[in-house]
Amino acid sequence: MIKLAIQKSGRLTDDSLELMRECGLDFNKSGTLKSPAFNFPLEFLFLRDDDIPAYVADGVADIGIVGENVLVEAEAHSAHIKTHVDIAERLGFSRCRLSLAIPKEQVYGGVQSLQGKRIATSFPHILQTYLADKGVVADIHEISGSVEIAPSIGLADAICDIVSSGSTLMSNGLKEAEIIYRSEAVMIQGKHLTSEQIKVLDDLRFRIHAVSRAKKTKYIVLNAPTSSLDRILAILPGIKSPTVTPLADKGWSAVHSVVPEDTFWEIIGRLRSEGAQGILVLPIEKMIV
Ligand code: PRT
Ligand code: ZN
Repeated sequence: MIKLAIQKSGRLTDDSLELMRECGLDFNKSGTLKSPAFNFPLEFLFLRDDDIPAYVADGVADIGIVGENVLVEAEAHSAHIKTHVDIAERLGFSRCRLSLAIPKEQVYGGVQSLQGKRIATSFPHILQTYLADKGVVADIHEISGSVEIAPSIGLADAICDIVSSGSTLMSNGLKEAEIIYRSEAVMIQGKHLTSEQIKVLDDLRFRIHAVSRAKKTKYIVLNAPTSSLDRILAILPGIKSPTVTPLADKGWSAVHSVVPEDTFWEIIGRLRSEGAQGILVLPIEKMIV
């Protein structure tokens, strides 16, 4: 049995639960603190995201899903967390950046221009480490929410906050000056896991890999003139080798293959220019190699 801590209610919650469902786990998310998976030796703990690294370090939870920014802040704050927690998997969702921002009418003169300035943030330890590395001493004000309003109410000269689209900064008259950290959701694990729990985690990670590989690929089926089959096969990367089936019409073959999402349109363009027709594109649910 392994205890997985996830955010009770926030930006990570839906994606974390969806990932676990895609990994085949069956469970109910009730309003309670705990909830078992019915078909996997795992129990969910629903917590505030900021508490998850410490709970994993202390063994209250065995694994957890948090923003990397929250993990790094907790590690910079506590040596105990730094030595008792590892990243098990990078999960690819909740991507964001932690950035310094200043009033938009100001000219940014580099990080050195923040010397002696007041900076409001919810991530004082990451900011402190960053500034110390640049030889900048600033007056860091830790505030837990609505950091973006600090300059307009005269509380700070600059802020350090999470940015995703940038619209919160813009609507508060601020501009992004410096990215100090890029973050995504990560699965963390404690150092205390028994060999039995490591086996459960390995099974879960195997499933996460199958899900994330599938999301990065598409299954395609196409008809190709047999005369250009060699050139078409050379375009297709496939898992091993594409499947080729002759069609009733002798001059044509059907080709099945898997293509990466990131080069998908480029590959489709090249296939079409070699005479591929009737191209079907299908999502892949799981991909086990
Ligand atoms: O209640 P609890 O403590 O559990 O939640 P929380 O309020 O501390 O965290 P939550 O749910 O807001 O965010 C959880 C995690 O999501 C963060 O730690 C990040 O890793 C990640 N994440 C991804 C974000 C964003 N994108 C994001 N855009 N967290 C916060 N924001 C906020 C940001 O603080 C700012 O106010 O959204 C605003 C900026 O968004 P844009 O799109 O306007 O730039
Ligand atoms: Zn939080």
